[in-house]
Amino acid sequence: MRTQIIAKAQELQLDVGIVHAEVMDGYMEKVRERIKRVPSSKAGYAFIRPLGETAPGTKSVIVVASQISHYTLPEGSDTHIGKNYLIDYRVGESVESKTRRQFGGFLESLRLKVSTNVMGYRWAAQAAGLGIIRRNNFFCGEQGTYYNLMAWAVDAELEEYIHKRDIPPCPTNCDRCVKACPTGTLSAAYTMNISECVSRLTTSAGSALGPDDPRNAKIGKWIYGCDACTDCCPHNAKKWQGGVDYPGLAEITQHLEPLAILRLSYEDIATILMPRFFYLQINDLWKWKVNALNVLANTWSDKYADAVRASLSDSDERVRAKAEWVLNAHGAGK
Ligand code: B12
Ligand code: SF4
Ligand code: SF4
Repeated sequence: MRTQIIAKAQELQLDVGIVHAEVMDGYMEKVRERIKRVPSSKAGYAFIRPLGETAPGTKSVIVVASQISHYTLPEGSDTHIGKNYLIDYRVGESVESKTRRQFGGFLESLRLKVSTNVMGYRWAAQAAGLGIIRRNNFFCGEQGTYYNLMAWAVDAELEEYIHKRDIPPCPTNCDRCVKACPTGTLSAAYTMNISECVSRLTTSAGSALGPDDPRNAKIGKWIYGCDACTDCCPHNAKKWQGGVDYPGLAEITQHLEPLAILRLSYEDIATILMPRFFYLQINDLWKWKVNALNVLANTWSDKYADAVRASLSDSDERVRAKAEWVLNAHGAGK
């Protein structure tokens, strides 16, 4: 069965590894360690449960690392939107999205009990030797950290399939990622605070970056996600090749900058942005506008004033409050 699985992955050009389920005990140990080092992250990580609870009966974990850096990034958009969200294999019809679905279907066709309810992809990928985990917590393969990972838990005891990749470790004194983190979330190597991470703050449902939030300025240009601690990494230098168009991305590029987002109706946000950037669902679409207003505040130019004034009559009071704050902060009030 192991041979069949590896052959199928190779046929689909998936870089796959296999580890025993017990390997993921080490991951849970790291989660506990994180909570101990950053107690305020406890609630944020409450959803992470041991594999024995999320996928009972798991004997092996099959992990796939797919690079994303061969895709062309829409000009300017990756300073506002995280790259793993622009190139997201969980949605859409890219080659990788399709081959992963096919691979999952293939595993099920082997009459295995298959579950995608797996946490700790980075840990599994490192254990499978596909790369290493860097101090910024990112999995790093031969293409730097620009990877999207995926894992399947299966109930068959498979012999492990471990690679040996020659990935240089972090230089001894490097702390660029820690310094680059705008909110101080990555406070030290292998330590971060889930609830203060810009990625979480900009994409989590329900919460708002309200007018007086002290983090507003620190969030800088980010609207959805954050790549500051990974873009700065010397191991990523010149690793983004681009050149291949990502399906459906060019069509929405014009809507991915803050002024354009502000001008979209909620119906348009639901049709254009929500299917791809799915963390913000129908009741949270106002957050796109609050985040976009924040970026306009942080990069202010008088030419934004009319669009921001128009937001004073937005249907959502959180957007109206943020717009008022932006205008007052820049002396452009009514
Ligand atoms: C929850 C989650 C989040 C949360 C919390 C992030 C976090 N770091 O915990 C939030 C919403 C903030 C988030 C944000 C992002 N995420 Co996220 N996230 C996840 C998820 C679901 C679980 C992460 C997790 O296990 N957290 C628990 C903590 C303890 O793990 P950790 O921080 O990764 O730390 C690891 C290392 O530090 C290591 N470790 C600890 N000590 C030591 C010591 C040594 C010596 C070593 C070697 C290792 C080591 O062990 C930990 C466990 O693996 C995974 C998908 C999955 N199912 O695994 C994606 C995942 C980690 N996210 C991913 C991405 C891309 C992002 C963003 C870049 C998205 C964006 N552009 O905004 C940001 C980056 C944030 C960051 N700096 O990690 C990718 C990472 C790809 C990669 N190359 O690493 C993943 C794997 C999703 C995927 N499908 O590919 N994410
Ligand atoms: S993703 Fe951004 S906010 Fe989160 S740890 Fe990295 S640099 Fe800090
Ligand atoms: S910036 Fe430096 S310390 Fe941080 S992950 Fe990259 S090499 Fe490691």
